Amino acid sequence: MTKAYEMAREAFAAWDVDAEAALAALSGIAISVHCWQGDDVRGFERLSAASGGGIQATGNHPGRARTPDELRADLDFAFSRIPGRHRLNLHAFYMDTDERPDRDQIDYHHFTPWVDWAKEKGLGLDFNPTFFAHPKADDNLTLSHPDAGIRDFWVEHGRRSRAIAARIGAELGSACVNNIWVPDGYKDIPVDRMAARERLWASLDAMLAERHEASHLIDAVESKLFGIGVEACTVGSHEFYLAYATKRQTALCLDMGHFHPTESVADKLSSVAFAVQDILLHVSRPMRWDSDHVILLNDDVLAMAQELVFAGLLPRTRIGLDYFDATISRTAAWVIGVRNMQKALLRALLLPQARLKGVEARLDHTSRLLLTEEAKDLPFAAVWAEFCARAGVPAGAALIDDLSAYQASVAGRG
Ligand code: RNT
Ligand code: ZN
Repeated sequence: MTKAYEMAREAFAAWDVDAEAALAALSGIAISVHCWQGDDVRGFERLSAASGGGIQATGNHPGRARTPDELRADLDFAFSRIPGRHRLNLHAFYMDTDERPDRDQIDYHHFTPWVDWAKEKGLGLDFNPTFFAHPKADDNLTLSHPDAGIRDFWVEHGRRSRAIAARIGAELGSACVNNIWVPDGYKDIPVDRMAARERLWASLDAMLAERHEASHLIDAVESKLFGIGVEACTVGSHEFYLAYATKRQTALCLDMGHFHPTESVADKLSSVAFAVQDILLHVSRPMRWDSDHVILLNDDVLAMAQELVFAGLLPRTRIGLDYFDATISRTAAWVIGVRNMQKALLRALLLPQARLKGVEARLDHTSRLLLTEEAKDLPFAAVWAEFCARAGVPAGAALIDDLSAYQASVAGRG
């Protein structure tokens, strides 16, 4: 234990905050790390280079993972620089097989190398059906497509994804979240939104009809405001999925990039918590649009973490990250983003919650403002450094050489 941490512990104790308890709580929070940061959302099907569906990784930094083995090597490195035990969030088109099955033919055995690796490393796994980057998604319509044949194709993909996710959850002894995001929408103003939403609703029902063990699988649905190419209408809007998740009791996924830029996504947690049991977050940083920049330790992320802690929502929220930057080291992007999420959670856990709630309940808004502002000077950094030291991972300037050396080792990839 360093002198700095001992002093920090005392400083927090003077605010009636137990730093040891905060460290213990933080070590119990797994972050679901998105595999798609490692290869610019390309996947391993060799179908097409572009992701489609209105999502796009921009940049041409050397070192993109081109194979499952390279992606796992990069993840091994990233996880070794992130304190704690976490999860990997896998998309269906990251299958690891020579068989080249189409999306409606995927099966658990196409993913066993990932499961074996997760077991070996003590990681959890989450899953996503992939409704983009495929010829049958070229119209930006999948589960809501007017053609029943195309809808059936995607329903089958979704069903199989759920079965794979459930099997993964069973194998790893930890419920696997299967998150459904579809790009469906219209570039220009549609005249029959209702029909499109009826088709999406019915497809989701067909996809979700099969029952799986709740301890193996958590179904989630993710809304969006708009995407490139679907500016006028997204079929799976926030209201649509809030209604769907409420009625069918799936988890609701809130992506921080999927709302109007001035909306607070943190503010939504304590409202949707009344409608759904489980919440999934895609923590992201939209810059002017859903640009998926690497998350910072900024006000939005701090507010999100504080809401999770203060509203008591951590036990029923899965925290996933969703961003992709191809202009910087892809492994560094993971390390920076996950650590920022953890730092935000640690700060929230170190706040004098009882005292703050007490003054607010007494309508003492002056003290609330004073306390929140003075608390910003507390020595959070020393507690974070202690967390890293106990986990045996570097912190601060020591990270720079370390991350650069890894980037140099992968820069020669073609
Ligand atoms: C797209 C959604 C979705 C994807 C991933 C790859 O806008 O945010 O979550 O980013 O499924
Ligand atoms: Zn997302």
